[in-house]
Amino acid sequence: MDEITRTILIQDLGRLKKKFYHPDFRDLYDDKRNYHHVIQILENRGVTMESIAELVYNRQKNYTKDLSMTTVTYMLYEVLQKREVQNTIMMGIAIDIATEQGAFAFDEDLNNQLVNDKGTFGLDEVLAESISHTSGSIGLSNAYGLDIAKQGIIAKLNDEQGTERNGVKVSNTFIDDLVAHIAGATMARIAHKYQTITDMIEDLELSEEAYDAL
Ligand SMILES: [Ca+2]
Repeated sequence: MDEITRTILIQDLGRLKKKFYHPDFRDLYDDKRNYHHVIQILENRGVTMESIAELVYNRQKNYTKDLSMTTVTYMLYEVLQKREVQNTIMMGIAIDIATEQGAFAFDEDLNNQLVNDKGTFGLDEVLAESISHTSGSIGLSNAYGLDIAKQGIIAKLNDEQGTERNGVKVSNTFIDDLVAHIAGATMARIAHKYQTITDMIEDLELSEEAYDAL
């Protein structure tokens, strides 16, 4: 590797590292209305950013050395920047709310599947898949791992299904899959970015001290 290429790669690595650990990630995207909107509608349904970050952290910490909740949260906010992710979240949550309001009662068979989150329905999973597709196939397998494990916020959403909240029967048919795929996509981004950094260090044959000094 010639000296100019090496210098450019070191600069890239420094930039990537600064972005990766930026402490004020929440302020970076203030002008993106949809981004704040989807965070709000998730929180209105009892899904906080912290609850998704915890889900990611608890699984990904086994694979990524020195993973912190800050890094996880930063990656989660990156996933939520994507327009197709935002649209999928809005659509899925709208169907859950419409189900609760009885909008599908005109079709008993369809309504029955929506109200009970029937495993054979499948469209909740298909819709949510478009979220993990934004992060490649690792995102997809992570999401299905989370869906099967049913831990943390996903377990809570499952337990709430069919219970009464403010006089209506809760429908979390779509949101449980949305959460699994948002978390899956976040895990994939962490895996990819850590790999990028590790690969660059290896390519440049940088020592750990040289990397820390960037
Ligand atoms: Ca579901």
